[in-house]
Amino acid sequence: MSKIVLITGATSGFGEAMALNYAEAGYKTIITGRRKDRLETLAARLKTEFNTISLILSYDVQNKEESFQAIESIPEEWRAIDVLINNAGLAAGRDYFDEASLSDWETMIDTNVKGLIYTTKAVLPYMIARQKGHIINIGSTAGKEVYEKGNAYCATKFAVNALSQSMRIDLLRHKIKVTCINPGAAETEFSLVRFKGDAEQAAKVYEGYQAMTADDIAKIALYCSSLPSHLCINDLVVTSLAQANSFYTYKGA
Ligand code: NDP
Ligand code: 8X3
Repeated sequence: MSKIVLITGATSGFGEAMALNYAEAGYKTIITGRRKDRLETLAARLKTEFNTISLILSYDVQNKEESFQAIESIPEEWRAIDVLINNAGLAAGRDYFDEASLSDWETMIDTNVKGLIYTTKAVLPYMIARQKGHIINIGSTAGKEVYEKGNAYCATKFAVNALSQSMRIDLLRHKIKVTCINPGAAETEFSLVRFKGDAEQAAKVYEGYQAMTADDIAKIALYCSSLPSHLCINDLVVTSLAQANSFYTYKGA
């Protein structure tokens, strides 16, 4: 029987690449995000390229009611979720603490922290019933070291790290694995979203070195979920060869 993966934020970047990689590995995919048209295009692609079926759940992870309704609407035959990937997230703005927009901060907290909590709490009963499951949270190097103008984004990713540690402890008794993957810079729509559509500013983030790709992160997630049942990668930090951590990226002499 095919395994089932639920991926939040599958409309672009890491999430879309994860859907492609997990489908190729034979998983059935539950793909989520707000942009339903993109989910439909992705589902069609997964069917054509890998002959796998997908379930589309279009909802906003910031909305508590919507999140629970969406997860509770999952048909019986899709509820045996083997892997939940809490990937949906964003940075909004990159400004000094005193100048940054409170509404940007609220969006990041509501999406990256509260959104992750809602979806996890909604999915957990399905995993607990089976005493089995794997939760993969997408943190960041920004959740390991705080950088200038990173303020609230870094705080949300520190929270993802803390929640991952806490879930790992509290879910031990249900035999649920918890992995936190913390990537450095990877070229996706992330910077375009962060800089509110300013393509030039976004492109500068990846200039002068080879950043990671979404496919790199998807393959790492798939590897983490491919380990024998008695093994769990708890915490993983991954960067491109050019990047040491949040502060040091080598762009040539
Ligand atoms: P993208 O912008 O390419 O993808 C973000 C995804 O999150 C989209 O599918 C988007 O879907 C979804 N999303 C955002 N807000 C919501 C929401 N309110 N409700 C539902 N879905 C939402 O960025 P990445 O793929 O790069 O980012 C994925 C994760 O990886 C994020 O958590 C990010 O913080 C993290 N990360 C990214 C790094 C990078 O350098 N790219 C490095 C480290 C971590 P839609 O807009 O359709 O709702
Ligand atoms: C995204 C990586 O360096 O832009 O989490 O904060 S960074």
